[in-house]
Amino acid sequence: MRPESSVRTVILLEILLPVALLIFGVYHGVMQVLYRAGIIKDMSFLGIEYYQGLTLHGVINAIVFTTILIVAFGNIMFWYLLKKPLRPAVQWVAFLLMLVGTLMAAWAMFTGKANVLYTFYPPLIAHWTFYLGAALLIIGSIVPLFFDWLPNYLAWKRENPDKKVPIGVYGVMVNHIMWVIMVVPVVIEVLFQLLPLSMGLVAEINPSLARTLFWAFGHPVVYFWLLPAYAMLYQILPRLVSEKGALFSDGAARLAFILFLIFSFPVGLHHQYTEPGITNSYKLIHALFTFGVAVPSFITAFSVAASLEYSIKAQYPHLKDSLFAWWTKIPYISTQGDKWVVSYYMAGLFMFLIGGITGIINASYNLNLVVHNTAWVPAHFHTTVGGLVTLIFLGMSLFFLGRLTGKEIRAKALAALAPWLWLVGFAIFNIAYSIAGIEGMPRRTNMGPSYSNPDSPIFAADWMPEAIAGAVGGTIAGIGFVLFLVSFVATLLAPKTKEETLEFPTASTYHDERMPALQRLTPWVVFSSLLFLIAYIPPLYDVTKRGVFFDSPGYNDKSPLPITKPQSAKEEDKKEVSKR
Ligand code: HAS
Repeated sequence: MRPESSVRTVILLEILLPVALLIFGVYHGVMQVLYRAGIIKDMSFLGIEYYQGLTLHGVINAIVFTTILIVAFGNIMFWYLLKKPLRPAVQWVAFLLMLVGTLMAAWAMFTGKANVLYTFYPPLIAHWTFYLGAALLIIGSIVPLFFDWLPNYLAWKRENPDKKVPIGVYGVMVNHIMWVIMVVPVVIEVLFQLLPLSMGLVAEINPSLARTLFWAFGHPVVYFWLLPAYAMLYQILPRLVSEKGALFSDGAARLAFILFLIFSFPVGLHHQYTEPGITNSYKLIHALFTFGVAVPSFITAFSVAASLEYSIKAQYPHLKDSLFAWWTKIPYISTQGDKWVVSYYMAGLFMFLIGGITGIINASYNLNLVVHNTAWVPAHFHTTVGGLVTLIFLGMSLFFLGRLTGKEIRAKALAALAPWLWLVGFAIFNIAYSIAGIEGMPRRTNMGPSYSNPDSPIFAADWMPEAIAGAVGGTIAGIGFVLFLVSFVATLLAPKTKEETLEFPTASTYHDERMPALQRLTPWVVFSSLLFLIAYIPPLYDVTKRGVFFDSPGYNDKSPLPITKPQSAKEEDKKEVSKR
């Protein structure tokens, strides 16, 4: 089956653009570890200021790279699995909106007008083009859902009333519906708080309200990144590892997606445990739901392991009774056919085991007080979004680049090695930054001129071994990315050898449970939206009443220490003096 050429071009651009941007994203990641280890001791490097680079790193990697590729993978899943054409006009509109949005935000970031990091907490304020750019990126990414995927999904259901949509389509559909729900709070924050402040229409806004609205979006968004990776784990991986590859349980996979739909929303306050404006009871409720949202990942861990075991044993019957010997038959690193891409899945899964454990530690209310805002947190998310998600996205970008252009994958050995270097690099980074985090090393801090500088009065010699190990790990991961890039560019420039296609290996199903309750999405969408409202209305009310604070210590981006005392503290000091 051959995709329509205009649609093929859009999908190809949706792969090329984020991978090209990721070069800047990864570069600024490597700069981060160099600053933090004191190898760069300045406020800026090559004309890019520290927080400008950190903003580029976070926004490109976590927001732009993920969002555009999620649309590309969604298009591919819908096109190939439902065998229904996509509408070129819809696809072009979506892509152009995402492109214009990305360019606007990129202009603001590259010119230093948006050094606000990917969480854009006020009082940090960016040029209005940054917010509008982000909004256009989001709108563009939603267009295919309403005008292509949903109509095709409904048409397919009408034509196949007794069949279930393939698991890949089911996952993509649930994920994009979640996306539409989760962007509501951040759109409110941008439209009613940040844009008016940035344009000078209002003089002040409530920062606690802004942060609460941000995190109502900011945690669900991590599952928006994760679910496409899960959809590919279920739909594609088993067939990649074995000719007889099958998903162990279709019902368990669908249940996992529905549990994400329910539990992804009422959890955002676990990013705000330390904030004074919100009552503890709601923080506790969000903590409990956070343990709930780990359950579908546990289900996935068991489903994927069972699928791997079943698929390998189906191909090697002599291993049928083995407990662990079948592990040796997984093509962890292979250049045979499409098997090179298995490296990305397996390295990602191993990293996510650590990401999951550290996530549960983060969620644990009082343990969070030890790790919050420390180097522990970047250690956690470089094994989740920077681990499983990035690796599967990179692997599948290269995989589909070959398919879409009709070219053989070049430098396959480098492509297969790249994720393992990424894993080794981030294992070192993760161990170092986790230990440093427990010792109190802060995140989001230019340690180059301060804590990692022996000439500084606040030099922290105790953190240096971990900071240097972090730099070694980050650099190794960066080299892994370069290997991937060599293969990607060589493939792009290679001559065409076969017909362009969008076909990919799809796993059959071993246990195909019916589970009718999971076939209709509408009741689950309604239920999850209500739960979102119930979990958020009281805390939002709280922050409008109690979250307003009028004085905070002075802020200076040249030092990690507060430069002035808040007004209230100064008044306390005066009282002390007058008492004496
Ligand atoms: Fe997180 C902070 C809690 C998952 C991303 N997280 C972050 C931040 C990011 C992020 C970016 O509760 C920083 C935000 C910022 O800038 O401030 N996170 C969790 C929990 C989970 C979790 C409970 N996070 C993710 C995922 C992310 C992500 C997924 C991106 C994609 N996270 C937190 C908390 C914070 C936080 C607090 C705030 C910290 C603070 O104080 O600031 C869970 O969903 C994790 C569940 C995962 C599992 C693992 C399942 C394992 C699998 C692999 C199986 C392996 C196999 C291989 C099968 C239970 C699926 C077998 C091999 C064979 C050979 C057989």
